[in-house]
Parts: sequence; C-alpha cells; structure tokens
Amino acid sequence: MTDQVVGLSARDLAATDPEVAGLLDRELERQNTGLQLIASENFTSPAVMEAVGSCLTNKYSEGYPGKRYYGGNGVVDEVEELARRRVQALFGAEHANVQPHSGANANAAAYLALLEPGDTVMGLRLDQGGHITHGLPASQAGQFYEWVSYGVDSDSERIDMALVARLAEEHRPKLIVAGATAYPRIIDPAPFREIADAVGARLMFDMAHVAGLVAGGVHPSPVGVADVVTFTTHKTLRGPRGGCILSTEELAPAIDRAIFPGTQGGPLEHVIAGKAVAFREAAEPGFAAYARQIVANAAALALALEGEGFRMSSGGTENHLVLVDLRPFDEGLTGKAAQTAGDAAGITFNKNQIPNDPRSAFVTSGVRLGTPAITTAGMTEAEMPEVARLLAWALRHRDEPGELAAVRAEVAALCSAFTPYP
Ligand code: DSN
Repeated sequence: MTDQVVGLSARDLAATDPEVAGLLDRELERQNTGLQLIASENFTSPAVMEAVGSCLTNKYSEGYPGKRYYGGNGVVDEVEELARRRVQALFGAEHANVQPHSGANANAAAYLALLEPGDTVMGLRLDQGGHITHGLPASQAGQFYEWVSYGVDSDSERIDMALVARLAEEHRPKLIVAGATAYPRIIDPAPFREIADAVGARLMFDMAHVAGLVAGGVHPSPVGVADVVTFTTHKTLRGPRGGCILSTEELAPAIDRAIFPGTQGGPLEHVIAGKAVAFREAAEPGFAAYARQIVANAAALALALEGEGFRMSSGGTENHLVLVDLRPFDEGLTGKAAQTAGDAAGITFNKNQIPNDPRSAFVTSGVRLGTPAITTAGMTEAEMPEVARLLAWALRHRDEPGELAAVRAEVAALCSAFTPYP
C-alpha cells in the first residue's frame, strides 16, 4: 500500500492528525479527571466503542435486513438482526427498530407512524421536565401537531395524573406521550394506559432517560403497556449514542416505514453494532446491580445535597437524577452561574428549570445532576457526601478562581480512584 492511496496509510491518528488527536486526548482527560454528573450521559464500554469505530462505518445499507437497496449487506444484515433480537429479548418487545440515529429521530418517526399533521397529542410541559420533542413549538413535532401539555402538581412536583385525565377527556388526543427528560420520580405507565384507553388514544412512552433502569428491573417497564416505546441507547442503558423504537407487531410496518424512508436514509450500522454489544451487556446479571446502584447513589446524593442547604424538587428522587432548587442555598445563584462555576471546578452538569421556575430556561433557578456516569466509574453511596461537598464549595466561591482551582484539584484527587478509561 503506498501513500498515494489516499487515507489508507493514515492509520495512526496522533501521527497523521495531531490536531484532532490532541483534542481527543484533552476530552479523555476531562472525562477521566472530572465529575461527570450530566444525567443523560454515561461511560460506554471499550467494547461498544470498538464496534462504533469499526469498518461498518463504510457501508451503505438503506432498507432492512433481507430488503436492502445496495449489495454487500450480508454481514450488515446479521449485525442488525442480532441487535434487533437482543433488544427484543432484553425488553420483551414484539418488534424493534434499531436504526434511529437519536432519540429525537425515534420520536419523530413514532409521530409520523401514529399521527397525521394537525392531530392532537399530549405531552409533559417542557418547563416541568418534558423533552423538546414533546411539543416545543419550534420543533418539527411542535409545528406538525397540536400539543396539549400536562404538568406536575405544584405542591408535590409530581405528574398530576388527575390533570392528565381531565385534559385527555377534554381534548381527546390521538396520542398521549409519557416520559421525561428532567423528572426525578418513577413514571408508572399503567395509569397513562388507563387514561389513553378511556379516550381512545394511543400511548407512547419515551423511556430515553430510564431505559437502563427498566432493563435492570428497577423501574416498571412500559413495554407491553404502551403501543410504542422510544429510547436512546447512551443514557442509563450505557450504549453508544443513538435511538431505538419498540412497538407491537401490529405497528411494526408503520414504524419501520416511518424510520426508512420516512425520516432517515442510510442507517449507521457501526452504531447499530455498538447497540448490539450494549444490549448484550445490559442483559448480563451485573447490569441489574448497576441499575440499582445508580438509584441508590442518586438518593444518597439528594440527602447529601439537602445537608448542604439545597432543596430537591419533589422532595427527592426515585431514579438516576436529582433536580436541585438552588434558591434555599443562595437566592442569587442561577443555574447558569452554577454550571459555569462547575465547569471551572471540573464538575459537569446542566442548568435546568425547576417546576414553576421564575427564571428562563437560559438562566434557571435549578440544576440537574445525574449518577449514571459516576456509578459506572465505580462510585457508591460512600462518595456522595464528598461529591455534594465539592459542589457546594464551588458554588459558594463561584467568583473566586483560586477557590475553584482548589476544588478542581480535589475533584481530580477523588476521580483518580474512579477513572473510567485508565
Ligand atoms: N439532551 C438529553 C438530555 O440531556 O436529557 C435529552 O435529549
């Protein structure tokens, strides 16, 4: 092989593209030495990353196993079938589509399969934990469908199921969407099913955040309850970045058509191989223990944060995240300022509105912290008081670079015993 064969001599990234290699090194260092508390992130396994970085990235495979538009897809068909079989077995689903590039794509396709433009859909308010694909006016779904939003009860800050029932009765939606992106409690699919049945609506459950908790048996499964279940593979499920749709057999043709050719072209078979690896990992007995530990860590973190003067929205957590009201800790502290201080201290999380937040989504009075990644790194309840102490220290001294540097050093010391990619 000569250097004239473009690219094939470029086997070593550090030698051929030091600029990109240097950036990857810096990001690896950040992930290894900081506290990764973004609730929707995780550390996937080297086996998953090997599959995602494989030769499957070279292959075009529009269509589905056995029905492709291009040749050469014998192996790819086996990869995709394996991923489908594994995820169906993992969740007990009648049908699976493993091609969605992301959770947003999975949701867009589910809507395309189930709705006509102008149909009425119900979803959780975005400022009370819903996702942008659950009706943000600027989103594609927000423009195509009529959204009616339900919310949380203002005292308990839990989903107000009486309101869901009343709005469903009043608006007769074609589809009810359950699921959230920033909600610290279990979402039980059963009462949503009852309400959907009472008004003749379909039920979709977006379990992007809790797919790993469902796989680990810690949260009730919406599979077999909802008509369609969408999720991402990279959050609590700890796979590669991507999406997936589970459905009844009856809806399978509509779901598959809605992904291809409805909303996507060529699938990312290298990512689908990574999904297959992750589905196998999630079926191993150790994964249930991991899922339990995520939740135990979040509960311990909530207690420790309360001890530092923060308030937990809804009074605590039953899943992988806490939604923290910063105001009792410091009335003047915004989520935006907290996120910036956290970045300087090596503690990564995101600003997030709390229910009935007087501040905008860009400023916020709250932050969202999650435990999937630090649990993968090996932390347990024992480390949570230290995590809370470091966070409170950084936020108390958010305008003092020297103090933030001192927190950064202690964060690195803590993380040196919990390094995801040594
Ligand atoms: N961005 C994801 C989250 O952080 O919840 C949802 O898509």
